[in-house]
Amino acid sequence: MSKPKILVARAIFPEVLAKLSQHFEVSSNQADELWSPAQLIAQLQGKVGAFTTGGERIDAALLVACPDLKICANMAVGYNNFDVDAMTAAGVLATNAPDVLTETTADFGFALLMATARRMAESEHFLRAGKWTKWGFDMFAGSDIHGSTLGILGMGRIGQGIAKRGAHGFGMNVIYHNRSQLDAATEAECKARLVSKEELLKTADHLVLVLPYSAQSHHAIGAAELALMKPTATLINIARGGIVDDAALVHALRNKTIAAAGLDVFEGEPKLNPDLLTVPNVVLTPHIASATIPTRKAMAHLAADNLIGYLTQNKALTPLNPAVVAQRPSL
Ligand code: 8YV
Repeated sequence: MSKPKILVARAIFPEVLAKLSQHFEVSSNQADELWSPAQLIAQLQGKVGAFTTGGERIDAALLVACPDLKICANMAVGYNNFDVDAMTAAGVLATNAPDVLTETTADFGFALLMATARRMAESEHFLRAGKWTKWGFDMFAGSDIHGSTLGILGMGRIGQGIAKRGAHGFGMNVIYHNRSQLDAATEAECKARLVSKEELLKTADHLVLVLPYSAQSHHAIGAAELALMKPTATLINIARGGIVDDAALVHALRNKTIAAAGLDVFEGEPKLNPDLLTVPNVVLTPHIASATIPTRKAMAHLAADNLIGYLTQNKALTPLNPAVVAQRPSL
């Protein structure tokens, strides 16, 4: 019997391709070309599964054009590249890759916070440019992490990881704003207190964004929100581009409405607002918060296991629209 056909839409670890090949006839994009939506549709013809990495848009138009598709497995916890409602309507299972990246991503959020507050990138550029000729009493003076107030917008698993690092490691006073309040035990573990969004903006010394992107969170931080923040505050975005209005942020950084920002994600990435490159008080990284080899392997294996589980046994590990699994006739 011939194996079901799947597509791996970006380059991935050879060991993951080998694992998938035990179950499927695999077409893979090991050349790592960036496909247009039309090219993705062409590549998906006759494929029952797709291994996606967060950049491939799966929407109603694609689903109509790819009638054989049964599952798209994202190698990312975020899934704003999926129109989950359209996938459910088309009977296509959506899966993401939660949990395996939580601690690695929280580590990075904290690293970016520290680099930003203590002006590490700016001072390193100064040094590399040969400008360091003498010590100065206020040279690259930043803001303290320890004992300060850490604000977290979006208190899911990664937000909780950052809260724990801040509260237990650095004695920070942790406040958060979220759609729903955490249970008392989790709040106690994170030493975190729920506040309104306005209080969060006004009182945080460091504000970390860890909320999912959606139409509702688009530009959750714009000019009005930045104006509420302390002029000494730092803003960290490890969530998704589009949650921050990058043009408004450039303006706020130039005018010292806030002190500094650390960004791992950008509107329209991998392109970014060119003005960001001209602002000294921002630390910029290319969407690498989950980038350690063990974690990226764990994410890739989880996506692969979702494909294998669903297409061979009708079982998915981390379904986003489990109703699709229930409706599918058993194999
Ligand atoms: C991914 C991420 O590296 O998991 C997510 O949501 O943002 C990152 O960990 C990125 O989406 C590409 O897979």
